[in-house]
Amino acid sequence: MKCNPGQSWLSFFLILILASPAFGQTRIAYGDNHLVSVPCRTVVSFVFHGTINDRVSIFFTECSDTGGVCGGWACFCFDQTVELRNNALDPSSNLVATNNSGGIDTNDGQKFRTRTDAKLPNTGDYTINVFDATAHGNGTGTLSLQNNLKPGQAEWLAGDDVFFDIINTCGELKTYAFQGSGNDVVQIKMTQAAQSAVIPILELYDPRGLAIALPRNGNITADLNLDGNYTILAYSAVAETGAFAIQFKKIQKFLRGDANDNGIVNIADAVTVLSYLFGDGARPECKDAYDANDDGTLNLADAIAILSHLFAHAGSLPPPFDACGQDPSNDNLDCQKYESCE
Ligand SMILES: [Ca+2]
Ligand SMILES: [Ca+2]
Ligand SMILES: [Ca+2]
Ligand SMILES: [Ca+2]
Repeated sequence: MKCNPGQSWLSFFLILILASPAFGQTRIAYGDNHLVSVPCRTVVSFVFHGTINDRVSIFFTECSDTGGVCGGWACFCFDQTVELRNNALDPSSNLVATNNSGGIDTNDGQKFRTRTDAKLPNTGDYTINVFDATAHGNGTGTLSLQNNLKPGQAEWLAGDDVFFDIINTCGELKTYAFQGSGNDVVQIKMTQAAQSAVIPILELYDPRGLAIALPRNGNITADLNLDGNYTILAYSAVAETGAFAIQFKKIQKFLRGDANDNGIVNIADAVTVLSYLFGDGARPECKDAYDANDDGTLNLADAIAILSHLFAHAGSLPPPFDACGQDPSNDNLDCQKYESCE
């Protein structure tokens, strides 16, 4: 829990003086989660190897606050601080980042999570220090390290995957990745399983390691702009554990009314719709393109909508019409395949 005794600078120097070397430095890697105990007036250190330009996210999720036992001060004041230091530089000038995204997810009033984000300035070893800034409290938490540019220990998702997973320990971060193209619209859903306490949160990073969706919940729909590998971080709001599912879906873009999938809307599309409805036309691979009036059903009115647009100056069809896009209105028609927008 965050508390503010107004003596953080004094405490900071106290910690530097009192830091115990007994805990040594644990070597970790991208994708690791470590449940750690942070005793009174002790700096717990981790070391990892990073590559220049890695986009690092370090989460520290509080799992227990033992209280103000260190200073005899009656408070719950495990005021967790995480520092990222560059081992290539002198300790006086090697601080890369510290708790720079603040405390988040304070939903139970006691526990919270900090995160520290950084783009690494060089290739080499880095140290992560975890300590209590007040020098009064102690507690436990999970340190999670990930590189959003090239994630470690990620599960790869493709197509219409549903992936079942478990957050086993408080604060555990799960990572997924997928290969995307600049034409894709992707939908990612993280849902709590029955009996599970997990409160889903997803994050999505593009092939440069930059965040493109941080919704603070388990739902992301993103229109991608780059080809390459994308990273998904999944976790629970604070300390909850349990099972969850990740659903991953690429949504096919299309043009409204272009039933024969040649990239333009003309009389041949009205013929295609009519032959599906009344003739022996093929089953539509992109029903949303056939649904020219976007009412969620395929019938004669769709052929009439195309003809009215072409010959009766009825104006544009509903979007996506001027450019490839996804269906903006939810319905039971899907679009499995539409080659003109790939
Ligand atoms: Ca067409
Ligand atoms: Ca329709
Ligand atoms: Ca629709
Ligand atoms: Ca649809």
